[in-house]
Amino acid sequence: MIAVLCGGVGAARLLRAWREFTEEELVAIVNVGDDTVMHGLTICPDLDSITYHLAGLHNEELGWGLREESWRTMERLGALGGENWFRLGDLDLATHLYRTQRLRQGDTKSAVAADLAARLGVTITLRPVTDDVLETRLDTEVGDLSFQEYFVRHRHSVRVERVRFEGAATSRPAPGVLEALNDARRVVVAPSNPLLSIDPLLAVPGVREVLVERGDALAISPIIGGRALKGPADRLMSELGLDVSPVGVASHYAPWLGTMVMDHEDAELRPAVEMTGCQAVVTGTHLDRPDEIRELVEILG
Ligand code: FO1
Repeated sequence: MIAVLCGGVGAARLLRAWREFTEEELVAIVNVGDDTVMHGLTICPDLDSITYHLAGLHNEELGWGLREESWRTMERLGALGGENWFRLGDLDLATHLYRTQRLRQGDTKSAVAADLAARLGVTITLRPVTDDVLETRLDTEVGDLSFQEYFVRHRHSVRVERVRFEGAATSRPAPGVLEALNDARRVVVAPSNPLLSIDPLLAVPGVREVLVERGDALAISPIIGGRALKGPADRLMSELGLDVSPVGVASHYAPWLGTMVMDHEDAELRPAVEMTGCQAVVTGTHLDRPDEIRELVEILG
């Protein structure tokens, strides 16, 4: 079994490609720091992005949500003067209604995520890192923001001074999370945002400890040629004093990282990456290029 620490889209692309090349059990341990409550509905963007991707239902243009989406409910909400900056598509709403109702009945996020995945034919095990409340919040130049206020409302364009994971210290890993990390033949860190997607996973007591003890986790750099594959990782790393390169990612992960997988474009940084204390492997890491995915999956396997 292979355990994969996951954010949203980058992880989803990796898992989807991987599924095509292996029958081995894959367990995705997914960030919940982006989760939010809107209009009384519990939204889990990373879990849903991965589920939709693996089910082949994702919206490629938007990078989130469902394909063939419509927005009539949000238009109507806007016409009523309601809050609609965080857009919930007509089809996507069904997921949030389903989840919210189940949570109200006393079910856990884990149980709901597993049932949604099964219902959509997903064959990878998806586990939220915790069933407890863990909320990513950012101290920014415009004040304290929730993750979605930062990401969507301010289009991740305000300066960030600090990232916090509220509730993390008292959260418990969801059932099966530590077991998967302990028992996995390999632990892989998806090319997700280190500060916003992977750090919240590590903030759940027990997760970092297992990784430190193993010392063999393999991470794929989300930074290629000084730029993030997607989203604000590059800008945020620079604002928070990290080198915007696989070296910065490796030094951030240094206490527990075994191997950093980095792109050909950054090949000359290999010695600097190894100076942080891990091994480095140079290969193609563009997840939208089938030949590169094949090679990457072989390395991961
Ligand atoms: N991203 C946006 O840029 N704008 C939105 O209005 C928006 C709504 C939304 C609704 C449900 C959902 O699951 C995700 C949604 N996202 C939206 C994406 C989300 O903010 C980000 O993809 C992640 O949280 C970052 O990984």
